[in-house]
Amino acid sequence: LHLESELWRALADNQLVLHYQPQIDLLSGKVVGVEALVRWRHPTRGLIGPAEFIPVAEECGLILPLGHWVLLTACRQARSWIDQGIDMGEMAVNISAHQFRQPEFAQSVRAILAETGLDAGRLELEITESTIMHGVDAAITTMAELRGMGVRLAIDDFGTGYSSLAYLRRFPLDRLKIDRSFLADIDSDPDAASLLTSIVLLGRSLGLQLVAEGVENLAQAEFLRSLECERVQGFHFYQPASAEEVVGFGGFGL
Ligand code: G
Ligand code: G
Ligand code: MN
Ligand code: NA
Repeated sequence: LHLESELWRALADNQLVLHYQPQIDLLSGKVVGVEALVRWRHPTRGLIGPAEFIPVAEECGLILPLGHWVLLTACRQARSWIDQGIDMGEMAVNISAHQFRQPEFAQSVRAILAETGLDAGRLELEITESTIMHGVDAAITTMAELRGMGVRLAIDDFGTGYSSLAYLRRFPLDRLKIDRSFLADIDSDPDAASLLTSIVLLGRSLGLQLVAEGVENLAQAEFLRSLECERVQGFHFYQPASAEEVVGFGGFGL
């Protein structure tokens, strides 16, 4: 495959970049976290999004070195911001299933934290429901090891995958990221609004923190505020942007 061989070169030639999308606290208006999102600066095709190349990387095994690069780069950036007196809150990093299931995954996270000098509590790993529902006991072992180090764990795209609520209680978790599909119709469809409300209550009753993704308008932000789901992420606030651009947005406490 053409894309596959190009992607191996992209990693070696520094063509991959991370963009960061701020998460906002609705009460203070401050940036309380950022999600790292990988992009490929292709020499001729311009900026390519992860939806196009992450699946390719998953298939050819490149996801392991790529995932390692993403984690290392995101932790370095988080540490660099702290060194500059810039508080962006938690650095959230997407972890693919294959990466998470490596027996040495928790150890590699520990090594990256040691190498970058980032506090474990500043790192939040985003994993999907399917990642942890496939091999529950192994997943819990890995999650417990990470959490024992102080690393935070979030379920990404929550509500779209297959996770039994009984299991949800057993997983050592810090946060649910409410998938953006649950926000789409809340201003026009009362059932959609009820469903979102139920998810927020579910998360809260399990003692989990929440972030709502894909907030695209003021009405959605106001509804989330009324539910006391304060942490939000979406185009209404910020697009994913380069590290330099994100600093330029301001909104972070110094
Ligand atoms: O940024 P964008 O909306 O195009 O991202 C599309 C998908 O790619 C999202 O589901 C996101 O979780 C995933 N993604 C973005 N960056 C990374 C990454 O560094 N690693 C993995 N595994 N997935 C990522
Ligand atoms: O699956 P994951 O949550 O990691 O995907 C994050 C992706 O969602 C990012 O790549 C980002 O580009 C996209 N995204 C972020 N905010 C919004 C938004 O408000 N609306 C839509 N449609 N996509 C968003
Ligand atoms: Mn994510
Ligand atoms: Na998501």
